[in-house]
Amino acid sequence: MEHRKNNQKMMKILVTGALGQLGSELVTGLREEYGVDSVIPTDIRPDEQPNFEVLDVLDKKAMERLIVKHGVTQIYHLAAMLSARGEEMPSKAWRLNIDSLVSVLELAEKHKLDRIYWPSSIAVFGPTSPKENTPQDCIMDPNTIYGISKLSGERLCEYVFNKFDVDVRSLRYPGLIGYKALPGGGTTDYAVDIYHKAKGEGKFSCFLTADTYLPMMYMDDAVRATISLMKAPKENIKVRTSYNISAISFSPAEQAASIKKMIPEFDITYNPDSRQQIAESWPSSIDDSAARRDWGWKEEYDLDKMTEIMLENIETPVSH
Ligand code: AKB
Repeated sequence: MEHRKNNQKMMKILVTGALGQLGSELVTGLREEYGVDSVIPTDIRPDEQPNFEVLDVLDKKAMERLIVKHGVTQIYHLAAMLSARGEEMPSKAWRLNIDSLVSVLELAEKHKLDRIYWPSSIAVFGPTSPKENTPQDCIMDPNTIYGISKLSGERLCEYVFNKFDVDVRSLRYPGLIGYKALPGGGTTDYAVDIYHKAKGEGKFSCFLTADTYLPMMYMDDAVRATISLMKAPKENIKVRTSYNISAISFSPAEQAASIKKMIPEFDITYNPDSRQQIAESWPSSIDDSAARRDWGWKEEYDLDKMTEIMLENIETPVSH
């Protein structure tokens, strides 16, 4: 017990991509859980927050220097290029998503780090994967560079766990929705943008069709899921690629209907672009029974509850 207490005291968590949509909220969650001094947020852009370090995740030597400097015991490696932007620059997306993961895993082995967290995505599924209630294990044929990098990364994580006992854990996130930071470069970004436009302008032009169902999750659920997975005893983690995880699935039309309950005059139009094809290759709902069974996952937010929180907390742009 005393030993565990001491170990916990020494926990140092390095977070990459800490200024991103997920990173900024996960850093807050980790600080609440383990204390401000246990968390070392890093990003390629500078920031003023405590313990912050600038880090380009493609610079392995710089990453190693930070591990040594701070006595890092865990890494949450969030820096990545998402699906839509990845299609604009596939080589860069592959390098960023895969080379940085390889560095993190090699350094984890070399410095005997306790645990690594690495996010995967519903993008690992593809056009011939089952669409409804997509199982943990099934045909996976992603056709975006982002999805291909995430599927390869999953295999790599399982490999280093089996071969080198690197305790790396992962979740296949659906679209994540929160009001504190904007997403960037994803196919599910519309589901955040819609709230900002509803509140700011009362109307929204959606880049997906009205009936495109996608799995989504409110940010507080995503942060709680991530921290619970990382706190679970090692022997409970049976899936060493990445866990399916789900909360809510809805279409843009259903989300608009939920917004109209609070803003009756809200108006949505549909102008699908290239992201429609990406969305159509992904599941519309996810079977996450393995996560529920192995480490007790359960979501707390449904669509209407999320809509209320989003619309209450998004700040309307100041008019000039
Ligand atoms: C994206 O849309 O690319 C991401 C994801 C589902 O991984 N939000």
